[in-house]
Amino acid sequence: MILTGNKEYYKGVGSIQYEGKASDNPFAYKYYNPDQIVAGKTMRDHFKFAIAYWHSLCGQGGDPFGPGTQQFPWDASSDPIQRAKDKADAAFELITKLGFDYFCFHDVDLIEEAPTLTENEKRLQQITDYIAEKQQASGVKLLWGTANCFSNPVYMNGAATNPDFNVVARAGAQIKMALDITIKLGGENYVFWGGREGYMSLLNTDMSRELDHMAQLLTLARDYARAQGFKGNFFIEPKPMEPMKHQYDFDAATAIGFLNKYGLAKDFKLNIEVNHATLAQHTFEHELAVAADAGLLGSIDANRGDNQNGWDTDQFPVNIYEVTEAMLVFLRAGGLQGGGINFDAKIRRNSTDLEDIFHAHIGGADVFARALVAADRIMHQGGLEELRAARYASFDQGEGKRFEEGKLNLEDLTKIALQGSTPKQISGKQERYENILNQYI
Ligand code: XLS
Ligand code: NI
Ligand code: NI
Repeated sequence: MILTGNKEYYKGVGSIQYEGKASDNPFAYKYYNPDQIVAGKTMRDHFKFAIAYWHSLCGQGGDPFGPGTQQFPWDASSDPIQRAKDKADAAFELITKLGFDYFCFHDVDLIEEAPTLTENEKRLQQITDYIAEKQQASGVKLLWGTANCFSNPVYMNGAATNPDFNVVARAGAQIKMALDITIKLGGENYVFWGGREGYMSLLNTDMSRELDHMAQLLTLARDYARAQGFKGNFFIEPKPMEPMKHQYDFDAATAIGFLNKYGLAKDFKLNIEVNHATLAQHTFEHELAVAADAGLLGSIDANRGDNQNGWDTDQFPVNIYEVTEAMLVFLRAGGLQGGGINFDAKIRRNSTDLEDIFHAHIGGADVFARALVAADRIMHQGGLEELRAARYASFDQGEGKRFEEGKLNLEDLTKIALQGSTPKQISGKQERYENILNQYI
């Protein structure tokens, strides 16, 4: 069901339906068929697609070299409350026309931040009352909420890691309010992305103390939310840099080490973003695998970077090969723990038609759908799993098995090596694996 407000914003675009790959309709899904079962689950349930409020409803295309290029009709009113309501109308029209079930937000995306925290809390109450009604009417759910503790200049030296306790306290207040509204809107998860939690120079930074403070604030946030009855997951979203020179949640492995060190791994999982992975000199597939192997693959922020530069360009995903590799990890892990696929992506600065946001999401949903089907076939018909398992067959019985079980010591290994013959050369056969991927894509 399409949900519009008093005014329809995306005129001329109706409900986006699955029409199959033979369709030439630019406003139809070619691969994303929400009710199609793949690996025992509908596509809708595998993905839990979400729109990102900040990029799709707020970001107007500004960059360090020029202002925004997109004029949003929902930004017209001079009253901040009315503006926020109009934006919510547009958001729900977009979500329901796409046939998505979820959205994600930062507190400041929903409504412009007020000059004081007290005033801000009132504003958040008002707009979330309004959004709750729209959720009720449409069935649209909140995948996750978060606090933007990086845009406001007060956070220029960090939020939880700020050397000034007064700023840490302010961040705590903002996070509490963001938790309150996330819980109020039935949020299934809550995200921490530490954009300013890091440093520009180690000369003025006590890294160890800052990390302790970050863990302390996360602990307080967890304890508060649990006391309010929040049952969902907390997600850490790793990113190596930008805006800071170095960010403490550098990559999945770093974030996992941090969660383990501070005893947070039971409540926290990871939200893996494609372009953050590539910024950290990893592949998307690598970051997913690191999270999944630790049992901490929580959610995905879907987008892509650009091969010619290292920025966080946040483009919509289109790379079928990259997403198929990712879907292999996704299926092996049994999907995501509590999260979904949030399109944390933005259209280009010169994509200035209101309808362009539909093309972007249709393309993103289709590439995930196509990749999921391909990955499922690669695993079940392509023989990739068997080939991979066979590489490790020497650990399935005999001494190899005893090694895995921790039953051999270094002297035992030495004895086995001295008694046995020189190991045979065994090919890794990478090209054969690559061909299987290509065959099923
Ligand atoms: C920025 C992050 C941000 C988080 C939420 O690079 O991706 O958008 O997802 O704060
Ligand atoms: Ni990002
Ligand atoms: Ni993100």
